[in-house]
Amino acid sequence: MAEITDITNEFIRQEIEEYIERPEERERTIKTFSKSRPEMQAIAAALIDGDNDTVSQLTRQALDAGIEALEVMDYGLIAGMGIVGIKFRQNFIFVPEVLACARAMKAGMAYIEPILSAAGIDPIGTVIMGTVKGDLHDIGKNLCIMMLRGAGFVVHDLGVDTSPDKFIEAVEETKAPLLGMSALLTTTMPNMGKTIDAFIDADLRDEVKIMVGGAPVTQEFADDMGADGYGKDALACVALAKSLLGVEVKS
Ligand code: B12
Repeated sequence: MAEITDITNEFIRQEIEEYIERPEERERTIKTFSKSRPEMQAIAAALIDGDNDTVSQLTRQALDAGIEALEVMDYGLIAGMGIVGIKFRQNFIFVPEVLACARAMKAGMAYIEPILSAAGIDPIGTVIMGTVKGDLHDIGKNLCIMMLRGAGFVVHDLGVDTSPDKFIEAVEETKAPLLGMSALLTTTMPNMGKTIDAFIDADLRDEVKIMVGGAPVTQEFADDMGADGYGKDALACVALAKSLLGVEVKS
């Protein structure tokens, strides 16, 4: 089992000691950071600190040094945001601090995006993506979009707080065969189901496959509301998009 002493970055060790109380979250966090490079830990630490200049600089340096964009995303940016999420939930930090961390995450993503989106392959399908009505969380959705574009999809991003009408309009306008919805709040998750119902009411449900995701969403919830698929992260989102559109998945 990984030990906290396996983590080289002192700031990360202190954050775990001080703020992560639940044993399973502690174990998971220690496991992630114990196998990550010092450069990734430094990015995560700067993100937790809400220091967007440092995140920006370290992300660029890591990519220049040849570290894979996916590694920087998973072990630097997303791993750091994991600790932020736990501190926020436990009321150790509040919205202004989380906003600073989100800004830092975006500063890093600005370097990752062109790499993940620049696969230069022929478009394999069009996808509409948006965060549902009432929900302003867009980091996860944006990561999915980056990965989808990197895999060759054309993505229309409807942004956040997207009403069922806006989703319907976009599908009608673009004739996209696939729609992805993101929700991060238990209070906004039902708006995914409402959007699906709106497609049924508009007689358009058969025209479009619908996939859903976001931290509180589960396969069971997706099945209950009649979605065609659920993905737990950005990689799963791409695999799901391919399978829903019948694109051959190369192993
Ligand atoms: C950053 C953040 C914010 C930022 C958002 C900034 C931004 N531009 O997105 C700000 C500060 C604005 C914010 C505000 C609020 N937040 Co907030 N926030 C978070 C936090 C810390 C991180 C979310 C995140 O970005 N995660 C990182 C990304 C990479 O993960 P992800 O979003 O899950 O996405 C991945 C997968 O889910 C999947 N995925 C996502 N979408 C899709 C879509 C498809 C189709 C597929 C296939 C996959 C997929 O792939 C992604 C990449 O791997 C979470 C904590 C958490 N643990 O989630 C709380 C959290 C979501 N927030 C929470 C709350 C309560 C709020 C507020 C209500 C706080 C307040 N009192 O005002 C407001 C609500 C504002 C609103 N109306 O939306 C709660 C929700 C609790 C609940 N049960 O509903 C959480 C869980 C924190 C907590 N208390 O534990 N928040």
